[in-house]
Amino acid sequence: MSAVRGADDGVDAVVVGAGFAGLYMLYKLRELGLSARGYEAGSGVGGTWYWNRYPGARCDSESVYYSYSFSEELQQEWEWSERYASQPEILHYLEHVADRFDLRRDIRFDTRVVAATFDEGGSCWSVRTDTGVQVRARFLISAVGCLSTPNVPALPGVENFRGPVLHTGRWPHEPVEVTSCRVGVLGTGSSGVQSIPLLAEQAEHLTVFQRTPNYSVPARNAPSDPVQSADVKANYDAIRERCRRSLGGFPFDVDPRSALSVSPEEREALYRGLWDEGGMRFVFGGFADVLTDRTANDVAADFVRARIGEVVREGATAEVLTPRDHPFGTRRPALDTRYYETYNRDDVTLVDLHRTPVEEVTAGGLRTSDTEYPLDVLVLATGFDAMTGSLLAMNIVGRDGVELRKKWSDGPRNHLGLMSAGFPNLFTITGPLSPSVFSNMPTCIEQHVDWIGDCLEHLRRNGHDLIEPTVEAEDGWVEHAARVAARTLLGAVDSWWTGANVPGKPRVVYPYVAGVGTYRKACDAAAARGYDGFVLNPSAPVRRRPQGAPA
Ligand code: N01
Repeated sequence: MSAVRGADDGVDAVVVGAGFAGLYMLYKLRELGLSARGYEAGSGVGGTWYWNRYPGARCDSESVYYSYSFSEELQQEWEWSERYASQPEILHYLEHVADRFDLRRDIRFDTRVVAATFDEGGSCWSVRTDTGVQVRARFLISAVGCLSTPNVPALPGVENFRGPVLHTGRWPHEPVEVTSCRVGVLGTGSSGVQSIPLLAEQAEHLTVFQRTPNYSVPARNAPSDPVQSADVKANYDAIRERCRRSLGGFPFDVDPRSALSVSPEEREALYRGLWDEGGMRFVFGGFADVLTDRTANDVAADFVRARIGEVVREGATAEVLTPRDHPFGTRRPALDTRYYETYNRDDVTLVDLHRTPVEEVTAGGLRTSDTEYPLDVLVLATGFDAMTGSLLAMNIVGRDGVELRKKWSDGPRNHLGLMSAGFPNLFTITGPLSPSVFSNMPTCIEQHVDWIGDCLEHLRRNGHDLIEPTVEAEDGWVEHAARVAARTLLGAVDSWWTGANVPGKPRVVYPYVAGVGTYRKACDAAAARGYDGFVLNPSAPVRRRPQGAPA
């Protein structure tokens, strides 16, 4: 691999983002002896865990699994204080990783990549930042995260609101004092479900504006048990390996049976056990056909609905909170601590936006079709332009001046969720059509970084400068991912997984949903066959073969 020709300030690789993915990618590049520059829009490392500082922000994966495995010393020395780490603790962990491996010296903070253009003559990427820096790099590696561009709905009149309007994904760094405030929360996805119980405790009055009720499962958070932690550490190799081969990136899997093949008593007992364990064990540990068969799904959905009815004392409120319009698990279920219990408080009001939609934000509150609710603070827990928002915002232009945004105007097109034809040497860590958000993220991040690292090493060993998928391989992967998704109940449901939460966004199932283990096999097989589906050092642009032409 030769150095970038004619670069003023050239590096081998630019890595965009300094969260879980970016940090490990920088570590890997250094291990390979490649020069790298990281660009990060935030003032510090952490990515998601840097930005999402809202009350109650906490990981939905158990910390012992939601962590790096690449360093044995790191995983042995780090102690998590709770079953699910809070945002400050995960941020502290990532800061520790950055310091322990001396990664900050390669990162430029407060710097956003605003343009990246492939230079065919120089066979490299020309990357521009909002600080006016222009850098050339052989490889461009996106580690921008899947949930980093806030989705801010166009609420009529919001500019007239007298108090602060806070998006959960851009929460202020200084504490937000709400003790004598009337707080409104718009949105009941994971961010809403996590913040609502805490805001209810702090605020004078909390009004929750709910459009779609979500299924929420008790997290059952608790202080870490030192005996269990020691046991995990003693068995980390086997546990991590199980995560890598699993469906969801956790060391447990679905029950292989159909929910409909066992008696109602047995079904109830299985779900009761998983419910008591809490968290992702309920989400990923149920029957195999929960996401593929509506009747089987009803078993899980009815189980959760019954729990809501048991907790929420007021029947009408319980009914508004009960999801009936989508199957369980077809929108990302939330994990909670005393979420449904919060609605038993006298100082919490639930507004059903399906019945009474938002009409406008006023100077002093939010008006629905039947009432104006007085508010001092408005919290938008309205989610993200997921999976492609931050990637496309970089204005990436590949061969022949083709914009990635245009190429993907009907949905993402790539091979293995990793690379897109016409965009040589651009890698997308946890990009669309890879398992990413449909799994425990660090498991998939490490798999992608390792795959990219092996690929770069392969290029170097074999004297190649460029790699790019063939159009045929890409078409095959896009079709395959869609076929897998079509076997599930996911595609028919409006969610951020299907892009339905952002007006005008193409409607596809964005994550690859065949499972982490299956996906890993496909990536490994391509690499083992000499990067099957990719062209190394394409001397000319990789173009679509005319129909019927020989392969
Ligand atoms: O966002 P969401 P999120 N008027 O898109 C509502 C991850 N995460 O930030 O469904 C009224 O899920 C919208 O209503 P509807 C996790 O993967 C992880 O909560 O469109 N309401 C919905 O209720 C999660 O899934 C963790 O009808 C409007 C809500 O806003 C993902 O991030 C913690 C509206 C958005 O829910 C996103 O979760 C938090 C409008 N105009 C998040 N627009 C952890 O692991 C939107 N809504 C810790």
